[in-house]
Amino acid sequence: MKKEAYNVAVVGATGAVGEEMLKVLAERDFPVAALKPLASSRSAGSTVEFRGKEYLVEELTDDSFADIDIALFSAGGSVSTRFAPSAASSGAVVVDNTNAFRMEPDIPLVVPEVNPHAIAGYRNRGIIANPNCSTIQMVVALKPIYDAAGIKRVVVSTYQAVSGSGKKAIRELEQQILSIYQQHEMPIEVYPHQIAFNCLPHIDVFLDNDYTREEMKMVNETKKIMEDDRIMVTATTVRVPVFFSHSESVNVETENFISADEVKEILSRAPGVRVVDNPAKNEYPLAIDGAGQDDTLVGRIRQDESIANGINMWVVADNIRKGAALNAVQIAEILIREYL
Ligand code: 25A
Ligand code: L14
Repeated sequence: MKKEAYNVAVVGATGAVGEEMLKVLAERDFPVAALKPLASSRSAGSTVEFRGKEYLVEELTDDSFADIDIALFSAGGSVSTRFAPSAASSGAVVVDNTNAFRMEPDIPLVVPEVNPHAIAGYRNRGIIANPNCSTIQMVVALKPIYDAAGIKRVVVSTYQAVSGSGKKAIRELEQQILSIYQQHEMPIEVYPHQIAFNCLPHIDVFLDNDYTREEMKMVNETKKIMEDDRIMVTATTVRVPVFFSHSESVNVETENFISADEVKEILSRAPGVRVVDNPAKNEYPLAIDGAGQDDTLVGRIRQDESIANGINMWVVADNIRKGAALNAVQIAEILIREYL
């Protein structure tokens, strides 16, 4: 029998993504019976707010998940690796925001606008992976183009907000800006270099091929979510001194010709997308407009005049909402509507 409401645990509830999850669950009226906010011992005993009520944060343990129907994880990869399996074996369905399980073949990697049917694969291990933030917003914009004209190759450069690295990084950008104006010593702890007034072509760790892991997530996750290993992707991921919203320059080579006007037309009807593209009025997607809202904004849509079948566009979304919390809650909504 279908439940009217579900017991939901949020792991990492005191973090940047966890706090947004609580907000999104409330805003979208997700049917929460009991809420269990979990974090590390550092936050146990503090409180978080949900629907106007205070909830006590508990320390995450293997026993945290008895009676939990849905567990939303966002406390980093090592926490998910350690605790998501025990949540699943307690009977919860895990929606995991980290890199821990994304590329495992029997774990679905889902963006609801692109491959909602893959959610059925939660039955394999009780875990659904939420993709990387930069990948999510890119595939939301690519899928309608793929369906209309096919995609051969994508060249993407990202301009990523510091909030992707959590609350410590948000604080670090604030503190660095203040230290410049107040002329005191600058804290440089989260990133290897100053991020204030700078751009760092380095997100996550470097791999043997000299790409970063963030770049290779965009390559590999795109193929898995779009269910087409033939799509070639190459990425350069860059941290910029922006608090919220990632921006991306996306160059797409399609199989068949599609005009920029057709792309504008299909994207204006696509789920989760808002076309913001009026150069005559200086209108194009801005990070500050992406922040705090749900749509993936797409603009600067134009023909790549250097090849036969190419499109350039600029794609912006709130990395903490569509890139993490909102996408996870959308997955949970489909899960309860169609499966639980
Ligand atoms: O380990 P990774 O994979 O490199 O992940 C790095 C970080 O990415 C964020 C999240 O940052 C994570 O820690 N993150 C995760 N998924 C993300 C996604 N999809 C994502 N960012 C974007 N997109 P965060 O700091 O915002 O949130 C961390 C949350 O996880 C809880 N947590 C950490 N370790 C835990 C744990 N929970 C259970 N067991 C553990 N072992 C963390 O709780 C928070 O809820 P907390 O109690 O540790 O943190 C409470 C406050 O303390 C500050 N803080 C966090 N870490 C440190 C810290 N202060 C000082 N030193 C630290 N090392 C935070 O401000 C937090 O509010
Ligand atoms: O893989 O630091 O989901 O901006 C996304 C944010 C990895 C780190 C992921 C960041 C994370 C990244």
